[in-house]
Amino acid sequence: MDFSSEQLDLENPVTEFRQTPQRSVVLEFFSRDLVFDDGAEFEVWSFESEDSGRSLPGPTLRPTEGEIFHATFTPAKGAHTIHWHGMEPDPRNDGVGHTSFEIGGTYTYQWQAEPGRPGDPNYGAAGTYFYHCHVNTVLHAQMGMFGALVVDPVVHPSYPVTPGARRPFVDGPEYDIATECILIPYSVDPRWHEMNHAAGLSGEDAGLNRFEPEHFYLLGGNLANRGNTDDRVWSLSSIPANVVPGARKPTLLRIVNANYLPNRMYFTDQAGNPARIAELIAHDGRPFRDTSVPGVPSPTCAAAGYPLLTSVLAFGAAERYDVMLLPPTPGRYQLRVEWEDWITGEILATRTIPIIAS
Ligand SMILES: [Cu+2]
Repeated sequence: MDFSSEQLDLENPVTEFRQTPQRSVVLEFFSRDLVFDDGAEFEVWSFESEDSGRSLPGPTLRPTEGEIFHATFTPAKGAHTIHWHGMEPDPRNDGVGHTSFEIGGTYTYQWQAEPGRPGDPNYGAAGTYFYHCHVNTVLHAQMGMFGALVVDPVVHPSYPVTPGARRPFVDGPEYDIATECILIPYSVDPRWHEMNHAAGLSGEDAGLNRFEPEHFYLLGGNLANRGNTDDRVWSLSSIPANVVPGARKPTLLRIVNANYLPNRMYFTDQAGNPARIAELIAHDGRPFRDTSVPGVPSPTCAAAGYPLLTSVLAFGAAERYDVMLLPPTPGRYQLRVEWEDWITGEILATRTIPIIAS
C-alpha cells in the first residue's frame, strides 16, 4: 500500500469553529544552509516567524493555558504540517496527515491549552513540548522542521508568583525567569540532508531506515533572551544555575530530545563524579505528583516530602524532562550528554558543557 504519498493535500483548508485568538503566530517554511557550532554546514528546513529570522530550531512558541492559540502556517514549498507533539488537539488541528490533511497553501491551526488545577493530575497542559512537521516525518524532522513549545500555567490565587519568577505548572515550584534554559539534543546524518522532500514516499528505498549521524549538537539556550539567531544555529554552550537559598529562585532546565537516538545525561562535579543536583519535576508535559492516596489532592513529589533528585536522565526520541537545578554551592559543575546506538547501546558521541552555579 502506497500509504504516505496518498495523503490528502489541501490548498487552503478552513479552520472550523474559528475563534478570536489570545495568542497567535504566523509561520513560514524556509530552506537554507546553516553553519553549526562544529563548523559543519548542512541544508536545514525549518520554520520562521515574522521576527524570528531563519534559525534552527524554529521559533520558540509560548502560549499560556486557557488562551485560544492560532498558528497560521504557509509551507510555500511542497506540503507540510505542524504537529503539536503532546498537546492532542482535535485531528484537524493536530497536523498529522493520516488523520486530517497536509497543507499546500495556508492553514490556521487552532487549539487551547487546558488550565491546570492545584493538586489535580487530570488537568493542566503547562509544560515542555515541541512542534514538528508530520509530512514524510522521519526526514522532515531530521531536516530541522521542529521548534520548542512551552505552555505556561495560569496563575492560581493559592499559588501566586513573586516578581522575576514563574511556575512550570499551576502549583509547581517557582523558578527564576532570567536563567531558564532549554536544551535540545540533535544529531545529523549528512546523507539525509541531501534528500528531497518526498524521498522514500513512492516505494523506493531511500535508506531512511538507516540513521547514521556523524555530528552531534546541543541546541537551545536561555529562553528569556534568545537574541537574534538569524542565519545561525541556536546552540547551548553553558548552563547557569542559581544557588538557593539566595536572592533568586532556582534555575529551570527544560530538555527536549529532538534526535532519533537514545540520550543519556549525567550531572557531575568538575572531576566527573555524579552530582545529584537535578530535581525532576515533570516529564512529557506532566508534573510528577504523589497520587498514592485516591480521592485527595495529589501534591508534587517535593511537596509530599520526596524530591526526585538525580544525577542521570535517560531519554528516548521526543522525550522531555523538566528539571530544577539545585547546586549546593557556587562553582562549576558539568552536564555530559551521551548519544547511544539504538540497538547496541554503544556510545556514539559525547558532549560536555559547564553548569555555572552562582
Ligand atoms: Cu515538512
